[in-house]
Amino acid sequence: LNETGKTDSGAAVIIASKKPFLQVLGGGTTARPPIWLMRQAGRYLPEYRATRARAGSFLDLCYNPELAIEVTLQPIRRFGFDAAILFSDIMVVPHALGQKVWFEEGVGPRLEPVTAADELDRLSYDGFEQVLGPVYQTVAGIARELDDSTALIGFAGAPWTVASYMVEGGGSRDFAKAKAWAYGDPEGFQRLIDLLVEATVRYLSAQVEAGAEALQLFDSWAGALPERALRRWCLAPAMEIVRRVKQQHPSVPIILFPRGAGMLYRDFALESGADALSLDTMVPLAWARDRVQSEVVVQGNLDPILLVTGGEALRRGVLDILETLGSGPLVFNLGAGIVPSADPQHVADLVELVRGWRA
Ligand code: 1CP
Repeated sequence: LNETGKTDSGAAVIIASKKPFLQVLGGGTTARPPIWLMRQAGRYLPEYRATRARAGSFLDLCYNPELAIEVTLQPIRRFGFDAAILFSDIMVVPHALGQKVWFEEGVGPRLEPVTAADELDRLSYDGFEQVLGPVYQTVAGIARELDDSTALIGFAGAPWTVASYMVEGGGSRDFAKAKAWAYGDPEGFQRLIDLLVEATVRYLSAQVEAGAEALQLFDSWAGALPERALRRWCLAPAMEIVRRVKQQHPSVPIILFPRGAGMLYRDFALESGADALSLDTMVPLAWARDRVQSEVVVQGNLDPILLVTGGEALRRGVLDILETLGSGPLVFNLGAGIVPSADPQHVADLVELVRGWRA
């Protein structure tokens, strides 16, 4: 160990970590799977709603280090998860590239759409680091606050998912505009994807430099694309991001969430270079064990609605995952983000079930 407490070999650092989440991502084993939940900070928590009300707009909250640190830590204090995830949003990258972004109450993100390659000159790196500076301050502040058993996850949206919001001007049901551009002018759409690959590499690397110990790339809308398009616009950019971030930070574990990728989860496991794949709720557990967990660490994949209902259905859902995936490398999580109607008591019950499990 050198004076900073780290060895020269990245892998050894992770396995030697006292943090169970980093131990599992580094290829080590723990008595039971570590647990955190996607979107674990959010409107289902009364303390989040109170802080959110003080912040002003949602973007103001994302760019206010003091308040963003506070909401990041709220679920850690309440439930003692094994990892904290930076409180921010995937829309800060297009915003930092100069696109107009705002959040509408009860609707979600809205953007001034970019619909063709000749509009890409509206985007630039001129204000990029300045806009994102407060996010890096938040990362550094969270890192200072966490104890030595809780890891810090940084994140970004994957290029296809972020591009879909940039082109559609917000959320979409059918992704008709984004697909029309990708299918009709693939070279032009590639320029947007390449721009987002570059921006995402810069953004994620800066989070690691500020103190993030692992990274997650959210491709929430991968499942909207058929095979050929999914390989080009989701798998290839993810490979490129993983390769380039690891070039700068070889020991940082990277989790990919290609939600809805179906059988192509196997291809992500074999080709992406990611350390772990976050499974969506639809991936069959035994298939995931044999075809995905055989290659990489898996994370997932409880249906978030079970945290609304709780009770026996929740217990059964948790045991199904633990009994099928719990003997291999597993980070317990949801198969999609937590919903605002989740009951915090059911989240506490979930943590107790996972912590009390014996393989
Ligand atoms: O009113 C509010 O307070 C806003 C609700 C909210 C929250 C709490 C939004 C708006 N974003 C967030 C935080 C957020 N978003 C985090 C924080 C860290 C944590 O997990 O605790 C993260 C990781 C995200 C990532 C994110 N934002 C994704 C990918 C993950 C996923 O759930 O699929 C996506 C698609 C977004 C876009 C977005 N931002 C907000 C909403 C409501 C949405 C989804 C809109 C849609 O469904 O199209």
